[in-house]
Amino acid sequence: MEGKVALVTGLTGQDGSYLTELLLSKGYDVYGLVRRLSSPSTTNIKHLLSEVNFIQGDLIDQSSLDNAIYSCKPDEVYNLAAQSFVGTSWEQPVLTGEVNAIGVTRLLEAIRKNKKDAKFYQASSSEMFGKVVEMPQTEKTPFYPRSPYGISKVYSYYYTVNYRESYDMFCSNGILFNHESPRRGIEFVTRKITDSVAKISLGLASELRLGNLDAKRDWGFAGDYVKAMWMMLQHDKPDDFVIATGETHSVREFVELAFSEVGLDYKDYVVVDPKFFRPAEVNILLGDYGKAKNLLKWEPEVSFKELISMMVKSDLDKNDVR
Ligand code: NAP
Ligand code: F7E
Repeated sequence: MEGKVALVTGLTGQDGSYLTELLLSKGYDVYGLVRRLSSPSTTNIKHLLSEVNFIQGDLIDQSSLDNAIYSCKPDEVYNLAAQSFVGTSWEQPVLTGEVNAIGVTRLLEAIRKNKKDAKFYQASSSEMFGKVVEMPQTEKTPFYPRSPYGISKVYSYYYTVNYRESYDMFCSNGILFNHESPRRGIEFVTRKITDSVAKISLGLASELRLGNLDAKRDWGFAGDYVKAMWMMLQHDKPDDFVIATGETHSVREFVELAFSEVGLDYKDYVVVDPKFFRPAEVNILLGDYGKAKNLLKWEPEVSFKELISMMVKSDLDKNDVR
């Protein structure tokens, strides 16, 4: 692996931080595209700051993407940057499209013009399946997105396929189902739950307000899923892969197990609040990762229960200021 150059967009996010750790451990020279913020968001990558080369840029700005590709001449580009919160995509549908959809076109154009042989990974999502038309979902399942976020990801999925077919570029889609970790953003349901469980257990909060407890997701561990991203770009040809655990659980099950980690009953603390229901819900997702298992030899390692336990423990540590 010595000497390879990778450009990671979305490096400050959950997946970006785990992927960067993986690439550094494999000897890559890692460049991170980061956007200018009034207060830099370095919580997830503070342990990596001295090991990464930062390039300022934004998926909304074509010139910064051209410059990023031209200046670091990457062997591999991992596009993880996105407006990634489904709920916000109804509040900011135009921004969501600009970043998640057109942003990918901009990045692909920057690669095509400046480093056409770079391998490209696109962070596609199980949200593309939305109102699912079959169970479980595979690479062949038709899409039926249910949010501006899901729609933006369908657009970028097909752009990635199209650059592969039009220009013979190495472009792969990872169709990743929900994956979580202690570094998950606080507004996503899993981290919202584990953070509240920790606060309630430490006497710092008294209730947890949630939306639809019956929604079901196929939840895995982000650390396992970034390995699949890397494996896709080491495969002998570009392709599209579902990455999932093959298990589905409801939000209610997640809540129940998280509270039981600290010996509490969720029914005493959880309040259902209509504010957190979505205009159109994705009721159930369940992925079949058989193709990744066969061709990439990838399999998830962390179980649902282990994931919850890991997140609750981490939030207990973060919230315990004694
Ligand atoms: P995340 O934690 O929300 O990270 C998103 C990253 O995108 C952050 O680094 C953010 O930077 C960056 N970003 C946002 N807007 C940008 C812009 N206009 N230009 C440049 N960078 C921008 O998301 P994640 O959970 O790691 O997910 C990574 C990718 O996988 C995303 O594309 C997401 O949509 C997709 N995905 C996630 C899951 C999942 O379950 N986690 C499943 C399927 C697909 P700041 O720090 O500056 O905000
Ligand atoms: O919601 C329900 C909510 O926001 C999961 C992103 O990484 O995965 C993620 O999208 C479920 C939904 O994730 C609350 O209605 C109930 O059914 O954690 P979430 P998501 O929408 O599945 C996909 C694969 C991505 O690609 C996305 O980038 O939980 N739910 N009560 C709630 N959700 C939230 N956020 N907050 C609640 O209070």
